[in-house]
Amino acid sequence: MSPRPAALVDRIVKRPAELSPAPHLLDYDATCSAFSWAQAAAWLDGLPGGGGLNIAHEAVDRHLLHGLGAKTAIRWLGKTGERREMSYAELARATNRFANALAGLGVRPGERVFVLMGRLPELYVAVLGALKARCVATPLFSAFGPEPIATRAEMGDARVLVTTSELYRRKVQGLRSRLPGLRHVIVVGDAGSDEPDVHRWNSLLDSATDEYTIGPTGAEDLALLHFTSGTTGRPKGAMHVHGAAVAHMATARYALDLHEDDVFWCTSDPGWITGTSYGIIAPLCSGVTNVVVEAEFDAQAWYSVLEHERISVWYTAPTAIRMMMKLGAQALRGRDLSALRFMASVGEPLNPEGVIWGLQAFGMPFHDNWWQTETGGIMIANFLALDIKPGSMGKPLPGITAAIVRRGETGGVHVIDAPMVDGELALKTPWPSMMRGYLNEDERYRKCFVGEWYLTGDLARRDAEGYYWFVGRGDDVIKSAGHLIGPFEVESALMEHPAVAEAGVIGKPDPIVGEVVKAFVALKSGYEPGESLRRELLGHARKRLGAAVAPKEIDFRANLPKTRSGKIMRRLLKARELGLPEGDLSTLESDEK
Ligand code: 6R9
Repeated sequence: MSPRPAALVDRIVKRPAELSPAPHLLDYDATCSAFSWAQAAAWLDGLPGGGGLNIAHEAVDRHLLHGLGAKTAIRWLGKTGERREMSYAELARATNRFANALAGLGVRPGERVFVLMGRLPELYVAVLGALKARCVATPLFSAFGPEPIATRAEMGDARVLVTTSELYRRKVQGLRSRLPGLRHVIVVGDAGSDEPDVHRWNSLLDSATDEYTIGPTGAEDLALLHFTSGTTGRPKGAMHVHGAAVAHMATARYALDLHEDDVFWCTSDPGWITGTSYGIIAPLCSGVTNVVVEAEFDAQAWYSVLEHERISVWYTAPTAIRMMMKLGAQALRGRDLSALRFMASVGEPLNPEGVIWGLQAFGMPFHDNWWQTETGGIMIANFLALDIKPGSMGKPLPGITAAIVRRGETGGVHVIDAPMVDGELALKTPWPSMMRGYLNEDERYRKCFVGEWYLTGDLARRDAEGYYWFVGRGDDVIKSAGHLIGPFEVESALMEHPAVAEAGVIGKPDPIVGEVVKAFVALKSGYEPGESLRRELLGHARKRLGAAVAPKEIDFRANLPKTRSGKIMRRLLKARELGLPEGDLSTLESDEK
């Protein structure tokens, strides 16, 4: 890590009047009091002839009506140096073809279209085309192993899966018997399969016409299903509606300050909500040029993208920022980054050092912002024109009321007005991109709300000036390199191995990726702990779960600490791993010792 910046200041003072172009949000308080969601809805067009609100129309087709057809919508930079520019008009035609292809396959509105692939142009066409067809789109992370893919496709009743021929062979083909509802697979590349329901992307799109009229779409119609992890049980399928685009548009303006001439780059993958809300919907609804980089993180390659693509607004994440910090600001020497004017970060706590390092390395701070899969869009942000207190997530978006609350004994919540008191972060309902449910789990969904409040599950505090500070998560879910990982999903995969009797999984703090996944395992009798079994278990988990989810470390234990009801006490495993106080042990039934 580079030395701690000498000037770790309490506040970075902004001079909004000197900024060019003028920020969309110049005066925070005035904007908040004048704001209404109805007014923000007017930034979108709606379907022609009063046909409702469809995200794909707002993100693509409407720009043709405003003379932006020839403008580059997506600039794609491939892994091996290829480049592809797709104008808004080309994107409109390609998504029309895909929507027609779905209709040709008999896929109906409301049915679910899963997309499993790396950041290829086809991913963007498939998601937007599915939205035109009024299907529900679900992008899945391509680094998931077969198990997370099967769980999600099963839960979500995937009707269509769009993937690459390679991913199909490696991860999906063997799962087909678990997915009886999956009627069509569309593969990019050489199909390499003679199964009648496996279609080639190229032939399917070539034989579809490029004219399509989006059918009537209600703002409350389901558009996206995004899975997120909880502490227990299977992942949660957060459901979002077409009307969410109002929040994407509002946050694009206020939190990311997108102007039409911007060249925008969101580094997140659409398999995670940031890569969908801000890697597809928000930038395209704003009519900017959206840069998509297929390759994974590499500091020099990223600097080269910033310089050569003349990125003006950049949305990235703390893990990447910390990796760049490790290399030091000298790695940026000689780069012309004169186009860059705004940098934002999301997904995990951004250390004050990271914010300040932005100033040293790029001449501007990183602006941290906070939100969740469930909130659909940015809720709390450091705005371009507002002073930054490094380490703070910033202030609520205009239109959003946040509070710090405590859950009462009798089921209500009590709002804490005093500054700098820890409590649960809550948001006043509703807002346009708020999830409309967890798929098939009404009870789990209802538990997120008390009265008019949505309870986020995150612990935070607010200071006297209204800035919010992240304190920690209220549950056992792990955030590793910005990706939410459910301990239960990892434990279940480990338990499938014949040697494993019990498994408990925690997030172990890590200076770069935030947390690494660490598993504690108790073996069945007849198995001996040792290096070769450890390696075998790591390999097993990696094969089942994929590299993004699998544990990086495994420790053996004779027993795991459990509550009276038999639940493994992850909190205690974590406290012991970190040498922290063990806390309240009144529910502890059996212990590892
Ligand atoms: C957008 C996204 C949500 C959880 C959230 C919180 C953590 C997100 C953060 C942050 C500290 C920030 N989180 N942004 N923690 N500071 N600026 O990441 O959605 O994958 O659902 O994760 O991530 O714990 O509750 P998701």
